[in-house]
Order: sequence, then C-alpha cells, then structure tokens
Amino acid sequence: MEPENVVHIASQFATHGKPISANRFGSGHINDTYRVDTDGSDQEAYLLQRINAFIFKDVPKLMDNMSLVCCHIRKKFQDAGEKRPETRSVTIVPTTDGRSFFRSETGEFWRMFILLEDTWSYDTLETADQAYAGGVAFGQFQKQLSDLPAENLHVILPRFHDISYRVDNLRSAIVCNKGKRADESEVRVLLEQIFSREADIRAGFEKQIAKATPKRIIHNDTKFNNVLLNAAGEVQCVIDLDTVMPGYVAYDFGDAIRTIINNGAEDDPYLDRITLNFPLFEAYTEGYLSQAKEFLTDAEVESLLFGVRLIPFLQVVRFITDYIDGDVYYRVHYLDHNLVRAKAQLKLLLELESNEEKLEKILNKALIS
Ligand code: GN1
Ligand code: MG
Repeated sequence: MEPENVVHIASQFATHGKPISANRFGSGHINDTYRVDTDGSDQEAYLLQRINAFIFKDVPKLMDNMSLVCCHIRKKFQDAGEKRPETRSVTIVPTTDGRSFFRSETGEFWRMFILLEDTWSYDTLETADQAYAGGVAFGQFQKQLSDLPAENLHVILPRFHDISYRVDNLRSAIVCNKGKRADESEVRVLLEQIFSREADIRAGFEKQIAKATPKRIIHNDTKFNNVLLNAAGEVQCVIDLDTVMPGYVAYDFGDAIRTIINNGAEDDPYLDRITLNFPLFEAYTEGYLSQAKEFLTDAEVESLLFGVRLIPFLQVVRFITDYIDGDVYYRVHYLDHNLVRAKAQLKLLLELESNEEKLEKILNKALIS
C-alpha cells in the first residue's frame, strides 16, 4: 500500500499529533506493520498494523482478547509497584471514535499501538543474558495471566497447536495439491520425515501433555522476537498477543526454545548453520523457571522437553503445508521460502532429537539451581 494511504489510515486513530509518515516495520509473517511518526511535540511514535483477515476471521473478538490481556498485565505491574506500568504491556491506541480497530472502506481491519522507544526485538540472539531475559519474559507472562479465567478469552484460532488438525491439513493439502508442488522430490523427503514421526509424536503428546498437564492461558507464539528488551537488555514487554489462548505450557516453552537454541535462522538456507546453542538453552530455562517454578506442576515441568520436540515438528508441518498450498498463509520473500523454512525446521528437529539427553541434564540442573 502507498505510504500516503497508510498515513491516511493512521489519521483515523487518536494519536498525539498528526501522522506524517509511515514505514514498514518488523519481520512478522502474518500482519503488515508500519511505524508511524507524527508532528506532535511529544515525539510519540506508533505501530499501525493491517490485520491479516484471511487468518483472523473475527477481528472484534481478537481485539477483545487483546484489550483484556493488556489491561490485566498492566494492572499486575501496577500492583507490583512498577514505576511506568504502561510501558510494560502493549498499549492499544483507539480510533478517534473510540474503537479498538478501524475498518477501512475496502473492508480491511487496522489497529494501532504505542511504539515503545528505546526497546529492541531480535530475530536471533547472541548472549546468555538475552536468553535469560526471554525466559523471564514468558515465565512472568504466564504467571501474570494465571488468575485470568480461561473462559473470559475467545478461542481465536481453534486447535492452533493441535497435532491432528495440522497433520490432517497437510494430508488435505497433498490431496488438493493447489500449488502443484506435492510431488517435488524435496517435498516427498520432508513428508516421509514427518509421517515417520507422526505416531511417536501423537503418543508422546497424549502421555506427557494431554493426560498429565492442565490447560492455562499461554502466549502461543513465543518467538524470541516477541519480547522487547530495554537498553539495559532487560525485559520491557511481551508483544504479539494475537494468539493468547488456552494451551499447555510445553507449547510456549518449545516455541521459545526453537528460536533461542538455534545458531541459524528460522529460514536458514544453510543447514550446517543450524546447530544447538546449549548455553542459551540453559539461560532461557533458568530465566523461565525463575518465574514459572512456583506455579508449574511436576508433570508440567516433565512435559517441557517434549514441547521442545513437538513445536518444531508442527512448524515443519505448517510450513510445508503452506508450500504445497501455494503460499497462502505465511508471507514469503521468495519462491520456495516456505520449503526452505520447513527444511530448516526439520534440521533443527533432528538436532534436538539427537541431543535430548544433554538437554534433559541441563534442564534438571536449572531446576535445582
Ligand atoms: C507466525 O506473527 P508471526 O509471524 O510471529 C505464526 C506463528 C508461527 C510463526 C513462525 C498466527 O507468527 O504461529 O510460529 O509465524 N502466527 C500465526 O515464525 O500463525
Ligand atoms: Mg504472531
């Protein structure tokens, strides 16, 4: 969309000062995000997002959830005596007529947040301190939401991490073969790897998660780049609340470790770079447990490592499904991007599988420290 049109959309929101520029921002695969600057004297900047309506079918409910979660978290920081609780949670900027989203003439849905200056998010991380901060962020997030009744939240994306749902979608994608890619040899190799693990993953899920652990409100998209750090490298705020819904803590742990532990990128075309960074795994786990130990059951603690295997498996399934479908879900930056993502996540899964004992030792050490 042309920048002047985005600025026009931005002017529908109750900003301090008049929006004067809009520039693409961030690296999300789903929504389109812009940084909006204004001529206001307080220099406040904003994030404007076009919500992906193909994925989010009920935007009013999505925004209801988000408002609820933001207010709950802010109140927690306020009660804890935090000096500026408004900077510790996402802040929604309403439209000039007081709504949490704007619907354009062409039917697109937009929303706006305050941009927290002097905060940073990282697609890949380098230091153990950053990993520890990430663990604190998501552990604290789950803790703060632990007293919010799950039924107060709408289930925005049903069966989001459900193995059957994802694998069935893959099977249908293969049958429909919309993108005419299901028979490519690299795809067949990947599919073999997926289906040869399916029974084991299903059994592990039943035993370690479904039968043993409670559902809680979780984030459901705990990539490290969904944590904002401040200039001192400490947690400022957890962002991207689109998928906050009931789920199992092992999902959040597994999805976080997927990005924390990988020496390569999520979509690294050089598979040799996808190796495990154990010190970062240890630091994240310590940070997470520093917050979560007090509310996790023993069975939940025991389920965490299974989550580390489950989530990369589901990512392989999801990326290859979208590749076969012809790239309808994730934003792609080149022709076979989803295939490259799937291959990279499979390599990560193989690394994780062959190092499970080492990971378990590290986790056990973190538990007693
Ligand atoms: C998507 O919003 P974004 O780009 O962080 C996806 C997540 C995946 C992730 C993979 C709503 O997240 O589930 O884990 O890509 N979000 C949705 O990078 O499907
Ligand atoms: Mg997201």
